[in-house]
Amino acid sequence: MIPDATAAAPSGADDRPTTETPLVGIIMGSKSDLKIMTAAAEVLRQFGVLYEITLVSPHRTPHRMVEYAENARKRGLRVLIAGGGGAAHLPGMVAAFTTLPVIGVPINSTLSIQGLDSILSMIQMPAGTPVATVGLDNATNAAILAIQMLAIGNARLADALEKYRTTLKDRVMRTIEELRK
Ligand code: RP5
Repeated sequence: MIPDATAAAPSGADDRPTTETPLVGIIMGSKSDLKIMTAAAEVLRQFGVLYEITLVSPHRTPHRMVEYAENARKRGLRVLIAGGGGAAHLPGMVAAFTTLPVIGVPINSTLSIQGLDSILSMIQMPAGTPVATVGLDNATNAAILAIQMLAIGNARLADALEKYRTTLKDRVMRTIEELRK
């Protein structure tokens, strides 16, 4: 089920209060994007960052898109992660209606051209209205980048990112050890 835009993230195994305001808004153009975008939600959950996740279609619900973007900052959100495939206008248009940082996730929804349309829709923004675009289908990196932005003023998150990097390094080191055997 996709919660309403005002719903906070469900609490997982951790002890976060559920009444806090979400800091990250994860939005996408279609239900078909959800299988990719849930990875961002999972990473944020693991880092204990409150988020919300919902559909905001630039083509099918354009007024909702404007309202969401215009109200995002005053609702307490700090970073937006916007996913879309095909003519992926959501990140760019949302960026036009908010001064919050917008991270774009190009989604490979049009298999015939393998997501190139989505990538190009996001990266060629005019000067002054950037979309921080991650790799194709890489909602994980979108979440990590959002956490890095939040960690600028948050020692707990900065520490958690250091630990995360250590786990990445340890994984490589384990493989190196296995290859030596
Ligand atoms: C975009 O069109 C969405 O982000 C989605 O990736 C793509 C296809 O949408 P559906 O036709 O599957 O709803 O707006």
